[in-house]
Amino acid sequence: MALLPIIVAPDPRLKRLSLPVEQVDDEIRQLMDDMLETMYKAPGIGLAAPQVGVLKRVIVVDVAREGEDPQPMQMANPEIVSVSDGDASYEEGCLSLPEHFAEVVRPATARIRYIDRNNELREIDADGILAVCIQHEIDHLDGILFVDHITALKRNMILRKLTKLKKEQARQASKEAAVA
Ligand code: GNR
Ligand code: NI
Repeated sequence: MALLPIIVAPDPRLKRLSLPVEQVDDEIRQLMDDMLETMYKAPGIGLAAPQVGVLKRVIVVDVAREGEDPQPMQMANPEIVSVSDGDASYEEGCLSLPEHFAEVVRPATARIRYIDRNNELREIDADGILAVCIQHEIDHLDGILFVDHITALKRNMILRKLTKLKKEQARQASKEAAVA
């Protein structure tokens, strides 16, 4: 098991299209396990491989609440088979957009097809926070962040703040390097 560094926006690797997995083998299972460990540590309720720099269609999710038994899910090549007519709005966050939140509207329920860690094809019906999270993670595999679903004004405000934060961190890091 290993903790993987999470990429923070703006970063070109978060905008790329991830490639399908041919089959879930030991290497993909290792990636899935490392991603779950990284997600729990963050902590987060989902994580997509491109967020840790791997451009493969792999996501992990656990929407169990504190005190509930964990419900880890590991999916390769997740796809939306169908969605409900009704939409729902949820205040989303993202480990790649730390400390920023915005209401995002998506289909309220979705049928999801994916390959599990035993390389078996599965389908589930997701609603509530699970539907939100899986759609958010599949977006990552297509280079889409939740800020791409909100107004340009709000999106640019968040991205500008993150750019500024990165510049400050780079300045701080070079200052510390000069002292060492
Ligand atoms: O931890 C996360 N919380 C969250 C809250 C509302 C909607 C989506 C999410 S996913 C996010 C983790 C993450 O960035 N996954 O890509
Ligand atoms: Ni995210």
